[in-house]
Amino acid sequence: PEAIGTCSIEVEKKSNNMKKNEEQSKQSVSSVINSHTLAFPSISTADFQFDLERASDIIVDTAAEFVQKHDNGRLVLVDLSQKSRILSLVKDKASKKSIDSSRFFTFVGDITQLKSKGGLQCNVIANAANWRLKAGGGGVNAAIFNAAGEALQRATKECADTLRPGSSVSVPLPSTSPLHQKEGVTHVIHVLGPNMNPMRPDCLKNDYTKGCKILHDAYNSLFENFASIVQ
Ligand code: AR6
Repeated sequence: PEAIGTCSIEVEKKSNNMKKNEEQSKQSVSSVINSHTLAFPSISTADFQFDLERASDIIVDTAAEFVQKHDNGRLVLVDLSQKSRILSLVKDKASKKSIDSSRFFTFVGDITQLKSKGGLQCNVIANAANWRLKAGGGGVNAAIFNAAGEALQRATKECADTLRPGSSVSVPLPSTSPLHQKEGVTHVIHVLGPNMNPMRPDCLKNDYTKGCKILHDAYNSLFENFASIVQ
């Protein structure tokens, strides 16, 4: 386990739905206080154009392994819309595999406002980053860097300059960051997934043999970095 305050890098290796969210978060507040929770977006499936069926299999498999291997820590897959296809695919597949739903579940909300808007306290959040670990761009990367302010950019630079596809870096978020103060986020784990978008660097040109391996490595690296924060 890494000491808290240091970076750790793992390389290569509102409707019915709102109601459900509310129930889930009430349950989480009452029964699992102080439990470490990782909120993560679906890596590579929007701007990086990775296939959703394959991605959902990989998310469910790697989350199941995490739950089996580690006694502590909850994993929450987050997306913005209740119509999110990746959320429904993952929900269905996770329930078919009978994964403990108190350890792994899905949640609709903005990953930068989970506590304030959704009532779900997550001390760790993951970012679908770019290889330069640069703020901006679009998607969840822009949202997280915007919400966390300059403190995250500085802290990230202290940990790593770049990221390889399939790897992640865990960055302690300074208490000066608004995301730390408002949402209780103490760590951001940047993850670089495989890219299938020809307009972005390192496009895999539809090679899903490589792509699936890289996405698998990316989630394993993310969950192991989370596990080292939990312990
Ligand atoms: N809260 C929760 N989920 C979100 C949020 C949010 N605020 N914003 C987006 N999502 P993407 P990628 C979901 O495109 O495919 C960036 O520009 C979104 O619906 O952010 O890995 C980086 O700089 C989707 O399910 O990540 C990279 O260059 C998921 O987050 C590139 O995009 C991931 O979508 C990475 O592309």
